[in-house]
Amino acid sequence: MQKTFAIIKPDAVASGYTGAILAEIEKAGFKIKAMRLTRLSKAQAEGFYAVHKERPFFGGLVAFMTEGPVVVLALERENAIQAWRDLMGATNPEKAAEGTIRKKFGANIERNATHGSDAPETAAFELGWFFSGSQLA
Ligand code: FUP
Repeated sequence: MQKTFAIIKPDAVASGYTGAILAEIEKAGFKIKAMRLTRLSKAQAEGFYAVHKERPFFGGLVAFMTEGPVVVLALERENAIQAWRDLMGATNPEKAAEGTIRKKFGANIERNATHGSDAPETAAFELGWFFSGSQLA
């Protein structure tokens, strides 16, 4: 069993897609270990995306991620990190495969509905950024 970290981003929450995305997550066999509706502060979003801080899209990404509430999730499944990335689809919804969450619910490369950790180290960092150890047990 493996854990991964997911976000239902402000665009998807504001559009009323939270329930549909959670249904896809459960249908795909993930167990929701922890979940919270929250609004990211600028500092939280900057810290979370620190790996991208030199990129030209960083300012826009932080502004977007703080514009409204998000749902943060700890998901558990066999091969969870790759399985959640497969279910989300490509970063750019225009390039995402049919049936994927970003294809169905994303608008463009920035407003792309969901986030998922890309490796075990980032999953550990991201889960720890939002949840305490006892919440993930
Ligand atoms: P992903 O792992 O699929 O979320 O994609 P990246 O780590 O490459 O990018 C993280 C986030 O930065 C994306 F979800 C959206 C944003 N982004 C942009 O806004 N513009 C870009 O050109 C690339 C990424």
